[in-house]
Amino acid sequence: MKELYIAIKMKKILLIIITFLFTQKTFANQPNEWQLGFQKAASESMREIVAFHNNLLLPIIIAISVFVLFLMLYACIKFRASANPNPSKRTHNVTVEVLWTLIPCLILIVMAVPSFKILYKQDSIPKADLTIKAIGYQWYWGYEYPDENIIFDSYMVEEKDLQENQPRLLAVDNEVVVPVNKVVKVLITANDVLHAWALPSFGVKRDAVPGRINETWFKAEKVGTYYGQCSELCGIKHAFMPIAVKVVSEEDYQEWLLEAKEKFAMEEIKKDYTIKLAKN
Ligand SMILES: [Cu+2]
Repeated sequence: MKELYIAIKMKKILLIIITFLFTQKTFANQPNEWQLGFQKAASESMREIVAFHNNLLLPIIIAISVFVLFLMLYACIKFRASANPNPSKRTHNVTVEVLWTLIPCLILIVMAVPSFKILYKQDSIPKADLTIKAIGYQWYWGYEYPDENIIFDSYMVEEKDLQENQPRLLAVDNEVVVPVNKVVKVLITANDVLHAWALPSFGVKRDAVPGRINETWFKAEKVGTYYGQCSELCGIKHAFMPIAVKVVSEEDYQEWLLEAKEKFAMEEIKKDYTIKLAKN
C-alpha cells in the first residue's frame, strides 16, 4: 500500500516537472513567470547577443564548473587523510602554474573577439529611418519625435487601472510607436538624475544622463508590444517607470502619426491652459 502511495506521488511530481518544462507561456516581449535565460529576441542585435551567450559563454561556464567540481571531488577522495597519511610537501610546479595562467588568458581572448564584434556593431548606427528621443524624469519617460513634432509623456498604468492583457508594472498610458523593419535611432537623455533606457528584446540598454545625449538604435523585426524598464537606480519610484514600445506596420504607423499629432497637441494646449488658469 505504502509503495503504491509513493509511486502515485512520484508520478505526480514527474508530471509537474514535465508540464513545467514544456508548457511555459511564451511571450515574445516581456518577462514571464519561471523564465530562464533571456527574453525572446526581436532584433538582429539581440539575436547575436543570445547566440553569443548560448553558443559560447554557456559552454565555457559549464565546462569550467564541471572541471573545478571534478578537481575538488578528486582531491577530496584521493588525498583524504585515511588514504594519504603522509601528505606531499611540494609548494611549486612550474608547468601547472604556466598552464593555469595561459589557459584562462586564451579563454578570455576567445570570449573577447566575438564580444567586441557585437559591441562595435551596436555602436555604429546605420542610416536611421526615424529618430525618437527618450527623456528620463523622476519617475516616468518623456518621448519626442523631433521630425514629426510630437511630444508626450509615458506613465505606468496603476494596478487598479490595468486592462486585460496589460502586464502589471510594465504597461504604460502612452506607448512609443515605431514601424516594423525600420532603423530607429534613439536619443537618450535625462532631466533630473541618471536613468537608463533598456529594452531586452531589442538588445538595447543605454544610460540616460542629464546634460548629455546618448545614442542607440534598433530595428524591430516583429510586430508586437515590447516592454523594458528603467535600468539605473534613480530614486524611490525607479521600479515604476516602465518602457513600452509598440511595433506596427508602416500603414498603422502613418495612421498613428496623424492621430498622435492631434492628440498630443491638444494635451499640450490643455496643459498650458491649466497652468495659465492656476497663475490667474
Ligand atoms: Cu530608474
